[in-house]
Parts: sequence; C-alpha cells; structure tokens
Amino acid sequence: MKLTGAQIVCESPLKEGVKVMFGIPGGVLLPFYDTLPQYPKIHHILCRHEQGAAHAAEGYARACGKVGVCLATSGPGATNLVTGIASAYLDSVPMVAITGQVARPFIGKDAFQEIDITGITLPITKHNYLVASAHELATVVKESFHIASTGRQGPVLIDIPRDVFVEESEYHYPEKADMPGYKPTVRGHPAQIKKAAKFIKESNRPLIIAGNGVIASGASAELKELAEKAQIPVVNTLLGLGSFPGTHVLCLGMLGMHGLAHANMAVSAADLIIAIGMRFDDRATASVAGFAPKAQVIHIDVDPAEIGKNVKVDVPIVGDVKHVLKALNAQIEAQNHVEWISQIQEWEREHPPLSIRECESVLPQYVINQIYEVTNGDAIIVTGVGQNQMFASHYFKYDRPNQFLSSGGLGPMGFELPGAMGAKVACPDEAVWCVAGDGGFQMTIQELATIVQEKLAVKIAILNNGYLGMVRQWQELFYGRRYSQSSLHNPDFANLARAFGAVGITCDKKEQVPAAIEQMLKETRPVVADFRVDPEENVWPMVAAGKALDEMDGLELLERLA
Ligand SMILES: Cc1ncc(C[n+]2csc(CCOP(=O)(O)OP(=O)(O)O)c2C)c(N)n1
Ligand SMILES: [Mg+2]
Repeated sequence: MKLTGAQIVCESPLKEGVKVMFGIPGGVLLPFYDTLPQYPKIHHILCRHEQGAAHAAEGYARACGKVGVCLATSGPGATNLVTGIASAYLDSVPMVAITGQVARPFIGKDAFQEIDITGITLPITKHNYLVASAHELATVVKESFHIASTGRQGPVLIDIPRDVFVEESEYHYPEKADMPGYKPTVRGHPAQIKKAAKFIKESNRPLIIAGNGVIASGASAELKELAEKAQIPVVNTLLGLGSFPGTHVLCLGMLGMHGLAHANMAVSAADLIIAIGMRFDDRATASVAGFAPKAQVIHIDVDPAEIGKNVKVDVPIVGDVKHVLKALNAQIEAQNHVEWISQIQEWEREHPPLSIRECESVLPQYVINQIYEVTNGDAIIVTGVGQNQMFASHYFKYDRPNQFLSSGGLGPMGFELPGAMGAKVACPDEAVWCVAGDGGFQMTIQELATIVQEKLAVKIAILNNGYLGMVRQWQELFYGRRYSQSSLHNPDFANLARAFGAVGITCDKKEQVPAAIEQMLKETRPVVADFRVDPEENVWPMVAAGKALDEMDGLELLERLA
C-alpha cells in the first residue's frame, strides 16, 4: 500500500493507540493538516500556543501514563515547544513531539522559519530524528513511541521536512522496534537484590523514599507490600506523591526543601534509605553533604546513569521498579520497627503538618484543604510552580498514582492550565482541578480558550496572592524584604474568565471558600475561581540553600500550632 508521508504520520500513531494530538498548524505542516480529516479517529486539539500544546501532551501523559503527542510547525512553532519538551525530559514523561521542517532542498539555507530543532532539543530529548524520506517514516514513528515509553521514559522529537509529508512511499508498519543498541534493563541483579534484603533485615531505622519511578512502572502495590511487610515508613518526593497512599499510617509525606518536618527528620535519622525510582534531586536532598548522614543507601532505578550521580550508594539495583520490588518482596521477612515509627510519630505531633493558623484572611492552605474536603480527596490536582505547588503538595492527601501532576524538575510557571487541560482530555470522567498561581496562570492563560472550545470542565483555582509568591518569600527571608519586581497588578480573573466563555467566581472572604468550592465542584463548564489569598503567607518548613534536611526554618511556628 502506498501512502503519503502525511498519511503515514496519521496512520502510524493510530497503530500505537494514539487518540489525541495537541498542536497548531503552520506553513510546512499544511500537507499534514490537509490530510488529518481523513483520520477522524484522531482528535486534534487546536491549542493557542505551542507551549500549551507541549504541556497539554505532558499533562495527558502524566495523568494516564500513555504517550502524549504534540505538533508544531517549523521555526517559531518548534521553539515554542521547547519548554514543554524540557519539562517532560526532566520528569521522564513519555511524549512524542512532531515538528514540521522546511523542505529538504532548503535545509541549511536559513530558509524562512528554518530552525535546527533537532540541534536545539538534543540535550532535552531522549532521542530525536530528522526524517530524510517518507520511506523511513513508519520505522521512525515505531521507534519513537518505543523509546518514549520504555526504560526511563521521556520525550522524543520527530522533525519532518515539508516535502517528506508530500512524498509517497510503500507503507508497512513494523510490529516491533528493531533497535539492537537500545535494551533497557528490566530485571535487577539477583545478587544485589539479595544484598538489599539482607540490609533491610539488619536495619533498625529503615526508610523508603518513593519517587516518580514507582508511578511510571506501576509498582504501587509492590511498594505497599514491601512497606507493610517490613513495617518501613515511606516518604515521597514531589513527583512520587500518590505512589504510596497519602492516608496510610506508614506514609510520612514529602521530603525536601519544603518537605514535612517529621519526614525530613526521619531521613536524617534513618540508618537505611531505600530509594525507589527517584534521582536524589537537590530539592529533595537539600545539602548532599548533610543528606541522611547515618544511613546506608539502596538505590533502585531503571536508569544506570542515576546511580551514584548525586549520592553515594551502597547497594545499586538497576532495573524496572516493579520487577525489582517483586523479586525483593519475595525475600523480605515480616518485621516491625515500633520504636522507630513511634519516634517519627512524636516528631509529627510536635510539628503537625496540616495545621492551619487561625486568621481572618483566606489562607492558601485553607483553600487546598477545602478542595480536599469537598472532593473527598477524589480529584486529579494539577499545579503551577511556586508556593501554590507546595501548598497543593501538603494540604491534599494523594492516595493513588497519577493524582498529583506537577512539573518538578524544570518547574516552568504556566504548566498548570495546559497541564490540567491534557489531564482532563486523558481522564474525562475524573474531576480535574488546576491549582494555579496568579503569575503562572497568566503565562499560559490563552489555553482557557482551548479549554472552552473543547468544553472541558476543568476547575481552576487561582491562589491569587498578588505576588510571584515564591520569589517574594525568598526576598522576604533572604533579601531583607526588598520585593524587587515580584508584586503583580492583576486583572480581574473572574471577568477575564467570563470573557473567555468560562464561569468566573471571586472569593475574598474565608467564609465564602467552602461554598465557592462546592459551586466549582457542581459546575459542568470550565470554571475559574479567583481566591484572593493572604499576600504574605509563606510555605513552612523550609530548608535554606546549603543547609541539611534537618536544619529547617519555621519549626517554631509549627510547634506553636501543635
Ligand atoms: C517560566 C518561569 N519563569 C520564572 C520562574 C521562577 N519562579 C519560580 S516560582 C515563581 C513565582 C510564581 O508565582 P505564582 O505563579 O503567582 O505562584 P505563587 O508562588 O505565588 O503561588 C517564579 C517567578 C519559573 N519557575 N518559571
Ligand atoms: Mg502568586
């Protein structure tokens, strides 16, 4: 069967189960967009900015675990994707980004809208391709989906010259990707797993740090089995929230720069760290020199490059987390660590993580807590970056994977709105709540038009503090309260939402918060609520730069609330 390149780019993703693509057309993509209507099984979502398309593909993939697909034209379209691709790369999110390129005879001539996007994205993609002919397209698509979704997942970019879309070629979609040089390790080394089991047996103060890899490999059940059988408390990285039930007695919550006090204290006091599908990011470890000073470290990760990169490891295990945990669980004996667990509980009583101070104003913590109460914790939460992200990580308990969606590694403001759009497309039957910063919301606000056009009932809660809040917090604490360029004069978000065709709510009184959230819950249209929160509320505790995890600021405040 002969197909054009454009037909191959429609037909092949369909074979991979793709149902949705987020994109924007442009000159070199016209042959593709002219062909797209022949494939009604592909739902193309016309975004308003390619950054929105990339974040939406990310949000989609983060919510359902399938590869997210985004499309952009050459030059400015392609460069606009870069932030979303980088975000997917740093957080190991499976994504295929398709860009149009100028026609082959124009490549290298600085043609109109010619940009070397494979060069630009080389360090932020797992792999990328500049397609030389329609003949190789099917193989390239097959390989791209395979690379994006296996091993340590990540983004792959396919750059397709305009004339390749038009070229005809014999079409045969390969059953398998034939890549002898790419074989991610799945099973961990048996001797290392045995050694890990021995370390666990001998430990008195073991602690699991569960990261994104647990979610990516679908290993929550295995993690729960390990924790319960050996009675090991679990802390989560930001992206690991939900990998272990947030309401479980053994769950300590998040560690790190804005980790919960007792979680950070537990890391510092542990004699064994079992790090699972996490990469010792500096926001999680704080000062590496002061990280878990009393502990030996078992590190399970699918990517060998992560082992020993930031933290010295005693028992490295390279493999897929689910496989490794299954093998490890078979060797684990029932244990209890009553003394260790009661010590951690005492720290928690001294610094209660969910206390909210009494005050007249709307506190951001209270808004998140009310979203948790009103939804009974049954919602997907998509956050921005900054204080809103940290409040959303603490004051909502995530009991299942893919429930807390946030860009952790790159942390681009503006992920929240398109990210939530992608999540809602992936999970139309779930309540998707976007927790936005007033700053971040304005970075990708244009996607509200896409959300309205697609009739996606996303619930957008803006924690409007009138500041680039996290920047302001640092200026308050470390720059003598000199708020240089962090104060925002904002538009009326509720009116703005109405102009876009969404429902707009303003909430500036504490007693209105529960009703506003109830209204958002019931609303079947996209809804934006502008919560005018206390402008100078801070995220506590906090580990300042260069300090160790147990050298937290803000503990006295939490002690007073105990
Ligand atoms: C694209 C981008 N630019 C700048 C930053 C640096 N930055 C981190 S948090 C933050 C403030 C975010 O403000 P807002 O969205 O209102 O969230 P808040 O912290 O107030 O909740 C800034 C500017 C960033 N993370 N991303
Ligand atoms: Mg703000």
